[in-house]
Amino acid sequence: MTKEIDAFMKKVIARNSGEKEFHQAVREVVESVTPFIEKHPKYKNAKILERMVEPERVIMFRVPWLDDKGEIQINRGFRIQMNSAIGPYKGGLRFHPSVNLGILKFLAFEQVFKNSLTTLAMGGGKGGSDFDPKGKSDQEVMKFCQSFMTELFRHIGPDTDVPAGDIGVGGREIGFLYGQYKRLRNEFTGVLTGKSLNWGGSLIRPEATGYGCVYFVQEMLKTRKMSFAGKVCVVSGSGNVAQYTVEKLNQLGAKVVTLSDSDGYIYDKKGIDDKKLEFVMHLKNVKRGRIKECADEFGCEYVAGQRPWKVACDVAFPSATQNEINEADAKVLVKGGCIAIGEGANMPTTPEGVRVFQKAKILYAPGKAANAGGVSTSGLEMSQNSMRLGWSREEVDKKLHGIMVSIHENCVKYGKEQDKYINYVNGANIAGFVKVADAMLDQGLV
Ligand code: NDP
Ligand code: 2IT
Repeated sequence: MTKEIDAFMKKVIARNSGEKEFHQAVREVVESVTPFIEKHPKYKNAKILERMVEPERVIMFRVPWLDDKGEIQINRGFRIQMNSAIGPYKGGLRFHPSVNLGILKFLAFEQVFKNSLTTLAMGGGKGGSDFDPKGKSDQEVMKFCQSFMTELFRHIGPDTDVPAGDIGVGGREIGFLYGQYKRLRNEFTGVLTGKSLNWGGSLIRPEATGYGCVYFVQEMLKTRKMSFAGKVCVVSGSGNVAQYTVEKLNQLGAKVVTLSDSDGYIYDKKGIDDKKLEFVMHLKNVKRGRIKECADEFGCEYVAGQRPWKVACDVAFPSATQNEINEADAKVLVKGGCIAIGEGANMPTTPEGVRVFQKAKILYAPGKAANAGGVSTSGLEMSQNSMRLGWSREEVDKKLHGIMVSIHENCVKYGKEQDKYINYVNGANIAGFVKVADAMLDQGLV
């Protein structure tokens, strides 16, 4: 099988040169599904995988805007419309200086499989810009968002492509983007998700990725007759996903001892309880400050320039960014007694790190399964918008929980190995692949 995989990857690398994160995301899927495709020649003959690695459409555009000093700034905007076989393109927007075509293609590619797993009708897409919201005034962020949407609006719509948030894009940005879309189209529609409650948003959408990730790990723990009660958890990041991961873990009786940002991490032995979490939320979402400030407030340790993986834990939740756990980090985590990993972030573990986890036979949930609760609840927001109705908090949370349980079941179905070890990577990739592949077969040469 290695020969087929290498030959496939050689072509992907040649056609998409320099896009290393995209190569990484594709290789992982190709390694999982190639043995499956060999057993099911209908997919092979129709060249489904070859088609899936080619985006349906890539849009790149100039985003000019005026900063507070009156100086002209130019950023680059993107939208990758990867696959619409099972529904309109759906996926977040990332605003971060590191954003480039390869990173967004990896995210859009993973989104296709993730969205397929959710059981809802959503294709895959991703977009964003190399704009850095850090240190910008609200007015500058608004001007940037308005300029970004002035091009993007012609490519999206509630039945075409529905963007949402990701790194650097939260409630504030979605509001500015939505306002500009509405002015340009003169339409009040569900074209974005992650909207505020009083103009079309869904309850639980802010919480969904973190909550969903914890629900998924809860299912994994159940397979070994364990629960979260008393478990020590390490969380990276301190943004949307990290915050609600902590909230749910606290509700379930776990103890979270770390949070981080791109400057370093805090280690609080006593645990980041709800009161401390409230401080973190205000610091990050309103003051837009640095995690270091928590150290003084909580009287805990702060470690500059490092990630939290050296802290011994039962469960780790990487919830910041891609490739934040390498092989050495993975070894340290396993040695420290870690029994489960729930990836809140997208592709936070390098392929070498994943091999360490799987070799140690610990419970390892890849992002495309574990963090699918965010986009699932976006799907629920779209349903509510179409019906012009809003569900209660309990209703949405129940649906989210049900979706995470069903994603877990699907991973078990396709990922259980001969020795009963559940390979959640294979499970998620194959289960995600089948639904999209069958839809593509049904729809002819698309
Ligand atoms: P936020 O912007 O709210 O928070 C991002 C957090 O990660 C911040 O603490 C940020 O620190 C840190 N971070 C970002 N980039 C880096 C980096 N290069 N190195 C170290 N730390 C970094 O984003 P989200 O919480 O929404 O997203 C976090 C992850 O979860 C991403 O991988 C995203 O793709 C994924 N995800 C998000 C979903 C959602 O619904 N929001 C859904 C599914 C997955 P700093 O402030 O210093 O930049
Ligand atoms: O990576 C992701 O799944 C997201 N950033 C959420 C996408 C969405 O459309 O809610």
